Amino acid sequence: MQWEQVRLLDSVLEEIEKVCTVAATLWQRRWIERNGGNISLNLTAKLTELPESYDSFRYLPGDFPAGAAGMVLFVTGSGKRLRDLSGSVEGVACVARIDEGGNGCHILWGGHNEEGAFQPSSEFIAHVMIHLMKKTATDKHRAVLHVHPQELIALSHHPVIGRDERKLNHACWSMLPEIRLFVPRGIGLVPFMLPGSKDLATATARQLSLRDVVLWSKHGAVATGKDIGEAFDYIDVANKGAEIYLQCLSSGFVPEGMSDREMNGVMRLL
Ligand code: 2HA
Ligand code: ZN
Repeated sequence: MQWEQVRLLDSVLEEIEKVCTVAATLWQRRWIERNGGNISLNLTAKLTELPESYDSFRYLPGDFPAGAAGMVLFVTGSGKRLRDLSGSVEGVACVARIDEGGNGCHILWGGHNEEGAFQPSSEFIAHVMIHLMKKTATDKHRAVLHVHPQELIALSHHPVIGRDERKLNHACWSMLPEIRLFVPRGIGLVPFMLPGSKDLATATARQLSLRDVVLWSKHGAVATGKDIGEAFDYIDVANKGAEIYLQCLSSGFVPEGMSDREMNGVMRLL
């Protein structure tokens, strides 16, 4: 069966191109080993010319929150290598529209798969719930990024810092002024939960309404941004704090860190 595909506006293709460029950096960082990580963009406001009928588009059943009906998302595919995005974006990702009842989605673009049926990311439910929360947030973020940054993950294994959100933020923020400045709402800590689960999705969306980055304990990080570059920046800067903290520990000393007074002074630069 040859399923129909929509044509994407140049402005949408440009957003997708940014995703491909960032994916190359994620691969160099070793944050997306094998099929690790996933990315989505909320295109609902950008896809203005939608087909009258979806009958000739591939349909995938799913269980989506009622509020997500009609949402149009670019999302990477389950089991796909994000490092392949720039070479074959239509094979690695798709544009999906959630149907009126929230019982599934139509694949409007991409999702080509020679070996079998393409499925959106195993973390699709988390992406949908984050986009739902961001729809009403003041920042209007439309990009969601999940990756496996080794230093933040390593810190989540720390027997004290990995269990205490306040200590985790203090450790990262106090390493360098820019971390306090550019991750101002800090890192939210979510205890280990089954990847792809609804519980993980709910906890993540709740935390991302308060924080710039969410650290999934012993798994990875999630951030949002107005575009994919901004989402990457939040995780990159937060991870730098974790990297310096761990570098100090591996040099044999516990880092002193900036004092609270010094950090408060830094915040006045904003
Ligand atoms: O494979 O990273 O969390 C994608 C993931 C699952
Ligand atoms: Zn993951």
